[in-house]
This record gives sequence, C-alpha cells and structure tokens, in this order.
Amino acid sequence: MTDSKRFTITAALPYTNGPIHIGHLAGVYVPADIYARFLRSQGHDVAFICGSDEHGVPITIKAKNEGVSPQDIVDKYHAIIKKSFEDFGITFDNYSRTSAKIHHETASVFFKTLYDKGKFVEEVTEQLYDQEANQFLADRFVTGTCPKCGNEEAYGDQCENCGSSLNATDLINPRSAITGNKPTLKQTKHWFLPLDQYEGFLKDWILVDHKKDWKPNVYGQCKSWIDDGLRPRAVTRDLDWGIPVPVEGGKGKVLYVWFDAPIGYISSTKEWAEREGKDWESYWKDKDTTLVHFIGKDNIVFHCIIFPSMLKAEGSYILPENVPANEFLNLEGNKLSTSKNWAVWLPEYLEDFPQQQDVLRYVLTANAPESKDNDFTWNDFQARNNNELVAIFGNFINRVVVLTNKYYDGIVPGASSFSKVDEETLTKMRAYPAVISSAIERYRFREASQELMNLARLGNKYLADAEPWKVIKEDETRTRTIMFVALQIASAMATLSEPFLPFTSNKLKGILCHSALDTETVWNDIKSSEILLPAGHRIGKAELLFSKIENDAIQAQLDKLEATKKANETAGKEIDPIKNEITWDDFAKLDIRVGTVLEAEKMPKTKKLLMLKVDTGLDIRTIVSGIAESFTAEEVVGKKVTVLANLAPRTLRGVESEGMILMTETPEGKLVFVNPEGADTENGLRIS
Ligand code: B3M
Ligand code: ZN
Repeated sequence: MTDSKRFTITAALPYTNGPIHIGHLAGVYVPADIYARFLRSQGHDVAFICGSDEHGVPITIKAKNEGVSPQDIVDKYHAIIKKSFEDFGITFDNYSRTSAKIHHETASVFFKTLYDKGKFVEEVTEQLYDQEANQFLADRFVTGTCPKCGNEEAYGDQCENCGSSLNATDLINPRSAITGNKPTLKQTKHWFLPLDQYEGFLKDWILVDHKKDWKPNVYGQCKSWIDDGLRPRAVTRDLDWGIPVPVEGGKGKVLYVWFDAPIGYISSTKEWAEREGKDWESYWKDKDTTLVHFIGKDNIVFHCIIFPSMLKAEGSYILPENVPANEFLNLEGNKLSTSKNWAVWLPEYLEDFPQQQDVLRYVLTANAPESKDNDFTWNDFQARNNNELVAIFGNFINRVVVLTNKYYDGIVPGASSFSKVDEETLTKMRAYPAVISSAIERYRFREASQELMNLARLGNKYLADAEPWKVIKEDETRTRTIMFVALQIASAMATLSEPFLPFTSNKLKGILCHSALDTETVWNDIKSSEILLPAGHRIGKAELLFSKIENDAIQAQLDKLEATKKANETAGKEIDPIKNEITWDDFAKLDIRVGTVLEAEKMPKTKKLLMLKVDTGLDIRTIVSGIAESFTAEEVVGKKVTVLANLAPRTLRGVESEGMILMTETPEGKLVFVNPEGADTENGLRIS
C-alpha cells in the first residue's frame, strides 16, 4: 500500500435508467466500499466519490417509451439508487448527479480548457442518420454487428460483449433503435479527442508502469486496444439531452456521455469539498493522492484509455494508481439483464430479506467475479448464510456472549496463566489484521472475506476444543482464562469485520459494549499484544447476528425467476407468420366436427402420444394425439373436442389414426384444446 497522504476512491456512476441490482453491488460498489472502509480504519484521509450518471441515450429512450421527460426519469431513479446505496451501507462521502449545476459547470470548463489548448480535432464527418426520425443515431440509438467480435447487438459507441469502444459508423448492418430503419449518412461537425496521439503516453503509463500492479483482466484489455491502434473519438453528439457543447458551433450538440460522466467524479468531489470545507484539488491534483477507480469490465476502456487521456491533455490532474475492474456476475446461469428483468433488484431483496444486507454483501464478496465472470445462485446464498455466517461466525459469538453472561454476569473475567493453545490461538488472532489488510490492498476481497471467516473458525475451534462448559465443573480459574481468550477473538472479529459486514460489526460492537472502552479498538491493537476486552469490562446480552434461511425462502426466489423466464418467453415469442393464402374451395374441403373423447390411454414407449376413442357423431373412431405431455388420459375422457374428421388416416406406432384433434400451444409450450363454446354442442355438429 502506497503511504499516500490521501485517497480518492471513485465508483462507477450508475445510469439512472433503472434500479440497481446484485451485479452492480458485486462488480463495483461492495468492493469499493470495503476498500474505502478499510482505508479509513487505517487512519487514511479518504474521499469516496460517486453519483448518478444522468445523461446518455438509454435515459432518453426510456423517457420516450414512458412518455415523460428525461429529467423525470433521472429524478426517479437517482432517488431510488441513492437510497439503495444507503440501505446497503455503501459509505460514499458524496453521491452527486451529473444533471447538477456544479457538474455542468465543471464539465463545460473541462471541455473548454481542452478546446482552448487545441487538444481537439474539429471535423465534419458523415454520421448515421435516421431520415424518418429526423435525427442522428449515436450510441444506443443504433445497434449493429460489432466489427471486432461479431456481437449483433453492439451499440454505436460500445460493444458490451467484447468491451470495444466503437464509432457508430464501424457497425456492420446498423439499425436505428428508434424506427428499425437502415440509417443513412449525413454530414455533421464534431470534436474528436485524438487518442492516437496518446498512444505513447498510454504505452508507457499502462504497459510499462502498471504491468505488474493492474489486474490481468484490466491490463489485458488495455493492451489489446493499444496494440490494435487507437483512433480519434468524437466527444460530442447531436443530441438534446446532456451538457451543451460550450463553444462556437456547438448549438444542438451535447458532450458525449462518456466524456462528461468521468468528470462527474471531479464535480462530485468539488461538491463534497465545498460542503466539508476541504480543498478539492488536493484530491485530484496532488501527487501525494492515490486515485483508484472501481468499475465493471465494460467500463475499462473509458477509465484506462479515454479519461486518463483527457486528464493528461488537461495537464493538471493526477492519474489513477489502479483500476481494479471486476468481471460480470451472472444469475442462476444467465446474464443479469435489466431489460429482461433478470436480476435481483436491491429494493426487492430488502423486502424479502429485511435487515439482511450483510448476508448479501458477504455472499457477493465471497463469490465476487474478481478475475472471471461468476454465477450467483440462491442455493449458494443460503449455504453461505447457514453454513458460514450462522454456523461459524454467529455461533461462536453467541456462545461466547451467552457463557460470559451465564458464568460471569457479563463481566469479562481475568485470565491467569495462558496454556500453549491459548498462546498459539492469540498469536494466530494477531496475525489476521495483516493477512486481511494484505488481501484488501491487492484488491482481493474474496480472499480477504474468507480470512475473516477463518478468524471466526479459529474462535469456534478454540471454544469447541477448550469446552469451558465442562471445564467449569472442575477448574474455575482455567475457565476464566478460556473465556478471556474467546472474548479477545470476539472483539477482533467486531473490528476486522467492519469493512465487510458493517451492520453486523456495529451490532457486535454494541453487544461487546466497545463504546464503553477507553479507546476504540483499531486494527493495530489486534496486531500488538494489546488486551482488546480488559477484565472487568461489562458486555451486553446475547443477540443473534444471523438467522437461518429456510428452503421456502429460497424456493420463493427461484419461483420468481421462473416466472420472469416464462414472461420473457412469452414476450419474446414471435407470432407465427401467416401461411400462404387459400381459396374458399380449399377451406370447403375441410370437414370439422364436434366430438367427445370416450376413452383414452397412454401409448406404450412414447412420451407424447395418447390413443383416444372419439365419438364424432358420424362414428366412434380411434385418433392418436400428441398431447400426453400436457394431459393425462384421465383428464381428457369426456372432453368435448374439435375434430378434423376427413383427414386421411395415418398409422402411428402401429395404430391407425383417423382424423385430428385441433389444439393450440401456449408460449410456455402447453397444449390447449380448441373447443366450440356452449356445453350443449352435439357430437357431429359441423364447424365451418
Ligand atoms: N454509467 C455505468 C455503466 O456503463 C456508467 C459508468 C460511468 S462512470 C463515469 O454501466
Ligand atoms: Zn464486440
């Protein structure tokens, strides 16, 4: 860890076009919060900065779809997202928004500075245009095939599949997201950031200086872009929602959202500094400040290539020391998707699992997609809660607190001579601050969270082996020493768990009455031979830290996802295209009658076939029907059915089938009888 005077930690600004879900927490915000909390616990000066990303095409598309203004959309979701972060204990020092005046000013000044320094290339180029919608197609207003990876749903500015940053005119087979039309080309002026001119700087800064300390997934993406050759990128757009271009010729144009959004980190810092009476520039321009960006992998190019080039061009800013981007989290084997509602939304999680933010924080950290995409499953969520948080962490604390109250009325007993096991256990406990710190400093939060759980395992094992509930019958003195050691471990857990399990840590500090101690326990106290809970200190009563999650709670979540899947299948289901036209004579050939199923039986060795005896009013005949996966034989006996009576007989599995029962199939694949209305329809009545 650099011995920085201060840290500026940023977390990607979430788009305000919907609530946030577990993927956002796992990918960006929980690791960023762990890091910021840890740095504060070490006494560092930290500015943990974020805010809503309120410009960009997705917001205008959503506003258009809902018939409201973009400001209405951003106001709604800015509040929802801000509350979610508060609910989950994400401790931003400031959470701003890019529609704020301070951001418009900051971004405009930033653009103007680069403009006045001649850092942009002004160029009239042909851009994609939708004649019918009468507008240019930028970013998500256009989709097409990515020229790099073939993803057919790439956007005009970025391919989410391979992370490439694109110019809209790069897309193969572009289609307007507004009308679906094939775009035309139309001339328009934009200002380009000539990234090619920063190749040398980026090669040195990333490929040399940060070869060793940036995560391989981040370094690898940057290397492939730089090796592919960087091209000028337009940093303005022909749009009306965003920050107006503040120079001559900028009318009707706004700053590209990915030009303005990273500057949002700076404006949010300014807003915070003004409120707190601090100097914002020390957090962005002082060489003693360490800047770290927490993002998802789809934002790497913007945070490692484009924004640093902007900062370099402006000339007075520091550059990020690290950009520990995470990969993606999937949900039950499928990609998280806002549009498909395939997500666990944070507000809904809290409705279903009230007060259990730490369970989700822990599971998302323990399974974080730090080096590769990872899968969130509700079964794993239940297992980690029940087998680790309840059975190890919570169980140890509960036993220590219950026994201390039972044996000593809640007073920490004095220890006499430590046994070898006592000494070894305390030595192992004192090693955990360094072990956990080292993992956090290397952005290995999964590893760090498991080391915290190992500390709980140490306590659990120590108590299970020492068996104070037995020793107390013969040796009062020994029992006091055992409980003294166990209480020291409980106190260490209260302190070291804070970055990962803030709500639990707070509750545990309350149970142990940490506030009644002369000084707050800090990580260094645990390392040294400091006594964390001195003899005579009174702790509080036992309270459960975690509760078992039962199967029905998990099944309810799985059922919810199943319903979402079915809804998507229905929504996504194309209506079968109409068949070729037929003549009246063609139709007149069909003889369709009302019938009744008299008997039914499953045909042997088949999954789909039922053999039916049907009274058609003309006769009683055998009809073989492929409905066995939707109906049992019992279910169909006595049913009125619609029969195509003059269909040529066919032999199916050795049985001659005369005619066809008319059915339809629901989007979920269930067959349904197509039956004439009215219960008194006689067999044999003709349907025409
Ligand atoms: N709004 C988040 C995303 O791409 C994007 C991050 C901006 S950070 C400056 O999902
Ligand atoms: Zn691609």
